[in-house]
Amino acid sequence: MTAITNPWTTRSRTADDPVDVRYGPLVARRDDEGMRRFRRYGLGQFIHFGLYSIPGNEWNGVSASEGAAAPEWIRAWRGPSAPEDWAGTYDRLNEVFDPTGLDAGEWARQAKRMGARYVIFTTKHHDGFALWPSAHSDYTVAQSPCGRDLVGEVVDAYTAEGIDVFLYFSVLDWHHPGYTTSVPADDAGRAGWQDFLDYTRAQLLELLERYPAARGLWFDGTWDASWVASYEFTHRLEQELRARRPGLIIGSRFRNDEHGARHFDSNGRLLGDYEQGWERKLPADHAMLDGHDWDGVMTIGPNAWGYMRHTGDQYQKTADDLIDLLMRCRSMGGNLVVNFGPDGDGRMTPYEGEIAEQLGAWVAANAEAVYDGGHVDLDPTGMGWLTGDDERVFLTVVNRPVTGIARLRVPADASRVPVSARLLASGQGLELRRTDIGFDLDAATYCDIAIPSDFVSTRAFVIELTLGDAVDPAAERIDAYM
Ligand code: FHN
Repeated sequence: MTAITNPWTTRSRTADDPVDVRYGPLVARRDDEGMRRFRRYGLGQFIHFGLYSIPGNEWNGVSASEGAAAPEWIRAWRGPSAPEDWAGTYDRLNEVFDPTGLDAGEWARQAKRMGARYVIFTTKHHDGFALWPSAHSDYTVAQSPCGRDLVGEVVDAYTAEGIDVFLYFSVLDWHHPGYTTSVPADDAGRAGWQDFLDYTRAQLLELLERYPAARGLWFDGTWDASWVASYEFTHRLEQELRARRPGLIIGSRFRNDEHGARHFDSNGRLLGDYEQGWERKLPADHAMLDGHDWDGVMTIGPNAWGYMRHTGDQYQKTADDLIDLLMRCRSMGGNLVVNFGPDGDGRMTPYEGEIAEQLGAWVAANAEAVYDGGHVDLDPTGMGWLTGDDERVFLTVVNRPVTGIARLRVPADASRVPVSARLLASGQGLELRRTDIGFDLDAATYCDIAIPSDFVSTRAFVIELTLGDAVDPAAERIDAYM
């Protein structure tokens, strides 16, 4: 029996000795229009916005960084730095929640300029506060001075910009009295949990009913033993959600099998339409994905999804970091989703706003490499990331070689090889030649692209290689000149 474990996504499977699984996948790999769009999203935006955006990781000038996991977790602030009756204070933030600066149209236009093709918006985070006037809860925008349907505003504004919307929904709920982390052990606990399951189902159906334009549900907070033990319920509910909205996209974080295996069932089969475990981490290589669709969600700071008033000395990713991560994801066929945490008034922070513009300028100049290119079967290169299709290969150069030569290793038996090269952003042609570097018994040939010494780049740049039929390398070697 071979146990294969992926430490990133709790994936574990037994290859030779299948386990009996009744609550496994409900869908096989999809190739409908929705999933084809998903594969070409390239770049997404995550928005974490809610009551936690008001404190922004501090209260009365005291930082929660010593007592809470992340700004959006501030309700769980513990330890000596936590204010007295903090949870009670937090729970009443709905009484002052009124983000008058929130202009979903402005967010959507900024996301469009950034090049995002989908947005994931927090309809309800762990605190249980719903950003739509849910009929199934008394803890929503309707019970706040805001009174607006923020989910509806976001869905409409992003849809109008041609950006697909995925609704983030936390199952874990600190507000619902029936919620429990462990499996309920007595009748009262079981009745409360059943109430909670009914409420969860009702809210999800309500979201689908209210927002027909939403393309997917992005689940979170599904790790507690209580939810894991509710596999019959979640299996039924996934069927119901898919029946209500044909084409709906649901990632692998929603449910588990009867043995508690999450993301992948006990036989290693994906539990959803795409792999949804890549959070603040990325696959080591393309092979470990086994051909599954996936996205990677990423914070700009170290681990802050919600707004942080003071980021202090915490490293904030730069546009260069994000370009690197974006193309790394694309080289493995995935999407990068960059998180934004607007402030309590609903405004994007200046730093994140600037990042969006800088990233957007790069994406616009190199759009074909970002959106059109998927994984290509060439050796990875330390210079950067390879994307492409049958006709082209894009090399995103992050580490510019001091030799002035970008060298790619191409299998000697490849039928299609690079025949011309140019800088994607400007169209400037580049010299390309096949080079015999003299390695004995080498199963590869080498394709050298000259990067002009007077070409100045302050960011990563993309070399586009056009593929053509391979010709006899010996004949080509005679002509090689540079
Ligand atoms: O606990 C949350 C966290 O606050 C944030 O929402 C991220 C986003 O993917 N998800 C959870 C942790 O996995």
